[in-house]
Amino acid sequence: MDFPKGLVFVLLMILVLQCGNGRVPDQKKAPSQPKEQITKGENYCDVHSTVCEFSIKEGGEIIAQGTLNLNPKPVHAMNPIEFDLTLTKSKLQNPEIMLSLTMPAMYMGINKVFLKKISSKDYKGNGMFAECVTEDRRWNIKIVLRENEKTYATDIQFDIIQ
Ligand SMILES: [Cu+2]
Repeated sequence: MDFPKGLVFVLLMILVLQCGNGRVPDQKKAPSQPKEQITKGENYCDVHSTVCEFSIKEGGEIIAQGTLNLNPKPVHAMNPIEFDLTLTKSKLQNPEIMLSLTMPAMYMGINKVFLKKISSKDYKGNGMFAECVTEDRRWNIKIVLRENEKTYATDIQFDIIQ
């Protein structure tokens, strides 16, 4: 009777894997990835290379949808940033729009950018991200629309370059 080929294969694989384990023990416990690479979250947007899309819903209904673009790219701390927001869809007539810039992990002071309406759909504003003294690079941009004393908001998160 032939020696089962499947068994030979399995034995070979065990050998290969064991050799591999012996040779590359360091890669097994690879250096831990930076925190931002592990948890990007659903609101994460790569502001350095893309225009971010956002959607504000209330009770399943879309209140407003649009894009937010930060320039210049890539986005650095302590650099004047222009924020361009476009509403591609909106149930609001003439909302005031404000951006609140915070770091989720710590208090970085109050940093708000009030956007100016420059056309029926386009808003523009200028601001700056402060330099962080810790290793943390995660920022949150809260997009706040306000109309008739009601506010509607959503968040965009990204990791700044410092
Ligand atoms: Cu900070």
